[in-house]
Amino acid sequence: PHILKSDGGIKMFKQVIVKKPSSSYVNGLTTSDLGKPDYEKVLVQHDNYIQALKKCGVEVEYLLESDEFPDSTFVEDTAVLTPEFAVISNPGAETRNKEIIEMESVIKKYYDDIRYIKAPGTLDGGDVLQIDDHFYIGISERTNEEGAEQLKRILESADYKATIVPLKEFFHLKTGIAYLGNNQIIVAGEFVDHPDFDHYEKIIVTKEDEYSANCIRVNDYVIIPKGYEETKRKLNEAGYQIIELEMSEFQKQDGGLSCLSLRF
Ligand code: CIR
Repeated sequence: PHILKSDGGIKMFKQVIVKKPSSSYVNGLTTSDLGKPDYEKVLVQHDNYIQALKKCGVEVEYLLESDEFPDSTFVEDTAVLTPEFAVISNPGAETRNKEIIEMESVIKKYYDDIRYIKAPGTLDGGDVLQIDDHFYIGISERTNEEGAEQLKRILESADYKATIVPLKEFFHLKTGIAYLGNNQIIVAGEFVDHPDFDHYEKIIVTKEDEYSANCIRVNDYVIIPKGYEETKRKLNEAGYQIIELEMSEFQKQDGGLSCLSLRF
């Protein structure tokens, strides 16, 4: 009932919020051993990301960098946006938590109805996946049970469905799953055989290509990271129009395509 769908069987996005990476980005949080990001390349890859979103037909709100928040380009973690209301998250990483202060003031321009995840609940937006009227909420290193329960209650009070999914291996829920539209998902690792996602049609990503499960469907396109030929082939065969983006400098900081924008 909530969702305006395009012919592609997916919610249409009109607006995105992105945030320029600061030079402090290279000192942000990461568990990867891929080396330090090259800041010049970070900026180029971020610009290309914005161009790709524009090609998908969305308006882009571009926030300037914040030196004091190295990970703040990963705006997705600060909020969960529905057509009716916004939920400001309570990011689970100490160094990131106050990223929500700026984001709240930005989101107020677009939403009158704003809800909040409150301590002791923590929640990162990267742990929240919307599939039509159903939200999946991961419990991770960043999102705790209390945070997940708070979001579930908020969503259910607005007649959405919500399912909590404790993660075994992935960093965030959306690290390993994305919604493509028309009841179809793309999955990797622990989500391939996960009972909660059994009733969707699946595109399965190989272990080597795991990083490419974090892709984004934006209006008529699916944006995927460059260099994952097998995933690209499968999406092509399924009939999607693809945009490929080099993501190396974001992968180094455990970030992916979904993390870099709030889409609504
Ligand atoms: C962090 O550790 O918080 C950042 N370096 C990466 C956040 C990626 N966000 C996401 O997966 N939603």
